Amino acid sequence: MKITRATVIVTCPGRNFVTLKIETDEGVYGIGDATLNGREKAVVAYLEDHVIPVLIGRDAHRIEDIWQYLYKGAYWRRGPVTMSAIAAVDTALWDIKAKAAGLPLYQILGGASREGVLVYGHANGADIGETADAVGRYRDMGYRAIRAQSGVPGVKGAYGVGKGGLYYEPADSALPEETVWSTPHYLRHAPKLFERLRAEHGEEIELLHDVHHRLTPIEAARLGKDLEPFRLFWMEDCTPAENQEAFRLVRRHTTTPLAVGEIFNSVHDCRTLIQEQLIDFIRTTVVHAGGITHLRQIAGLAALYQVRTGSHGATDLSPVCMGAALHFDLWVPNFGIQEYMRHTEETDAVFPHAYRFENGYLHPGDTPGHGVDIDEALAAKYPYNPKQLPVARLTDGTLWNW
Ligand code: CS2
Ligand code: MG
Repeated sequence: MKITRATVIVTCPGRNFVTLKIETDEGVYGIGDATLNGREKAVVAYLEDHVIPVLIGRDAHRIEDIWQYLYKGAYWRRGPVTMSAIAAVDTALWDIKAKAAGLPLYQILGGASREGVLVYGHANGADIGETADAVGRYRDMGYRAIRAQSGVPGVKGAYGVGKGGLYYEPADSALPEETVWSTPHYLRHAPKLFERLRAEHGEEIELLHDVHHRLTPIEAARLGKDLEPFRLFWMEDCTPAENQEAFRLVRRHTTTPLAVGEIFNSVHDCRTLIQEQLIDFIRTTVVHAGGITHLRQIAGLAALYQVRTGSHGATDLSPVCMGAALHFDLWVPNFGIQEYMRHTEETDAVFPHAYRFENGYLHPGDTPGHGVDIDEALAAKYPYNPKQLPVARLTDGTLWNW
């Protein structure tokens, strides 16, 4: 089955998405997500100028060989732009292979290991009371696991607090918005949030929290300790992880489970974290970590050390990524949880999909392939709209980690 054509589709049904469509001489086509939030055009150029020309004429069934060709053949390895481009090709090829076999992708990967994929939703509010109410609304919708974030007194634009409604969208201005961060205020506030949530919502519901890289290792250790009584499912990105050894210090001090990896793009980014069992959940996902092919390698390493998966699933990961991730999640033996931030109706209309939510679980559906398509005519009605993620500064103006 020969690849005859590949095209990049950029659309903005409420937010920007980049999608790669690969067509074959047998009429079967596949699609893959290539969205890199705030840096979309870099991946578009990488695909159009450097990847598509070398794909034409190749056998679409040779997924591994094409992956190795794009990874080793570029000479310049790894990095979010390269790995997102490779991921888009890889996802589209797995879609094609499963469609050609007439099977849902999870069957090709090894079949279902569970009945459904446990997901967590995002509850947030301007203060603790609003967040507690939002957790209640998520429970009413059937969620069994909920991430909770709240505004912090004395902090302008704390991470994770939406500007209203169900959809939290951090990339919302053409030039980066400047937010202010205060660690002392946050460290006093966060334990109070979870104390209230446990008091109001009980022990059964799983609670998660994203620190979004704001703390130093010793501060992260302190927060982890302070949160222990409230039994979190995980504390995410408590400190930046380029220096994987930094997690040794956090780990020595707290039993709060740790999750890391949404910005990683290769197994090498998390090798120490996994092999030294410094984390409990690895959050790499299909689009930013080289597709199904590479994610499988990361999960395989993690399985040896009882580290479970907890893939990133914010709205900047398109329904195409979500669909592929859910097939992966249904199969992967060391599955933990899947993040699920709902897309808007406009986005769902552009990307018709087979996955469905029921009682706190998502199921990828049984449509052949990964079960997500793109309505190209509708996509064309939403032109690209440049948006970037915010930056954070300390109260004295020092640039910090957003
Ligand atoms: C986040 C994201 O979902 C998460 O855990 O950290 O909201 C993240 O900020 C965005 O995906 C950035 O593009
Ligand atoms: Mg996160």
